[in-house]
Amino acid sequence: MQNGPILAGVPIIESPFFSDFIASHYFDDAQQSIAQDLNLYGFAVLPNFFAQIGHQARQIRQDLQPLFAQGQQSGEDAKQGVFTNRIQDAFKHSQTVKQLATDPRMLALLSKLYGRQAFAFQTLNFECGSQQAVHSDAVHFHSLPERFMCGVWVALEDVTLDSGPLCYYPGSHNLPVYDSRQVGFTPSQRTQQDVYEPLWNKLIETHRLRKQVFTAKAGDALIWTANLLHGGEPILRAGSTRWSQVTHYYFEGCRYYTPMHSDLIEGKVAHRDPVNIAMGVKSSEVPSLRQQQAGNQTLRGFKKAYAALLDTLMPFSARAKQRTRWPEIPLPPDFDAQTYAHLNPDIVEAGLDPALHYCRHGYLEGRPYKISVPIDFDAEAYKALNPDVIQAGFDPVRHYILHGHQENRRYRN
Ligand SMILES: O=C(O)CCC(=O)C(=O)O
Repeated sequence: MQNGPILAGVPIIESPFFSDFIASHYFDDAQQSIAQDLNLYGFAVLPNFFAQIGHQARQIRQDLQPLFAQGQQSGEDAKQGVFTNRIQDAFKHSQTVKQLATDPRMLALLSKLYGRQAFAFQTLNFECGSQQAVHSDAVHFHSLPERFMCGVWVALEDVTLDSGPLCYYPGSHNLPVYDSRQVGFTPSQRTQQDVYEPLWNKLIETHRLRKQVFTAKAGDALIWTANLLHGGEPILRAGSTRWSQVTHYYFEGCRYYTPMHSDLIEGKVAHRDPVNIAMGVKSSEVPSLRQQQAGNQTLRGFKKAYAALLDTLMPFSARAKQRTRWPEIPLPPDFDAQTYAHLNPDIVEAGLDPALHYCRHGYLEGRPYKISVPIDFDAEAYKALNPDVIQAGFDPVRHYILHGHQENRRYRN
């Protein structure tokens, strides 16, 4: 007898039964559009989620500018001697970084979307574009059960195309999470992300994934799921800044590890004991977290924050409806999903909904959704010349558009 959810060990937004959550009104309106974006595309833009960012951004700059000036590294970057133009775990130096990372509305939203209590465990602050190679976070920090990890990117200032914006590949979250043995090497503590990069580039090419960039406005946030391929675009304007903060979140009741350094076949797991930034303790030291069994999908402990979210989401919900940088157009009356899918096979391969894709992205990318029949197309002649079409019950115009023109069928006498 089944008590509770059948797939409690899968994040709600990545569940094969996601549509049941929509149908049962598990999400309110604002959450639903975010949840659907995460489910379909692996990311969701939250315009102006941090409406008060001006003050926080000024404070973060003030707190971190001296560290950037010293080229100071911290966290794992420092341990590994990796030079990056970011400051890891700046929440230790800046109360405002910590505040942003542990925003109760964000924690409540993520908890709702994933079905487990979220906690922030790492921050990354950028002064300018990261120019990072495209990657999936799932090789760096992952969970068992898998995919209970996400990143939230927040613009601390307006971002332009030439200042090295964040980029990502919608739909790439649906790819499997490949482990190092599958990629063909034996992992060790020294393994770096570059061993996976040829695989990711080839997956992008093979699945014809299309890159998008995020020209955010200050206060915008973007959530990405554990396996979404993302990175930083080149900086095209020397000296441009791109102040931003990434917070990585885990969810309670999982085991946490670094796949890149783990060899699961040999039972070598590079365990992580992530710090719960809000509480300032490692997750193993939080009794309520230790007690939680993997698979427990009850959202204990976040009810208060969730109530706060509902209050504050009201204005956000209204804003979300009038997205500015990702406007959604109405479906054109002559849109035909089958033709669109036929002309844009990468959308089908990525498992995306053609109509939703066209209204949000396709029209911006200038993707075709219809093929016109030639001006001298003669439907009667087409039927007479191609009797199999009629026998199969096709409309002549539709058949010509979908198949006939590719098959070089005759359409006039
Ligand atoms: O902000 C960026 O340019 C990329 C950040 C990123 O890739 C990450 O934090 O994993």
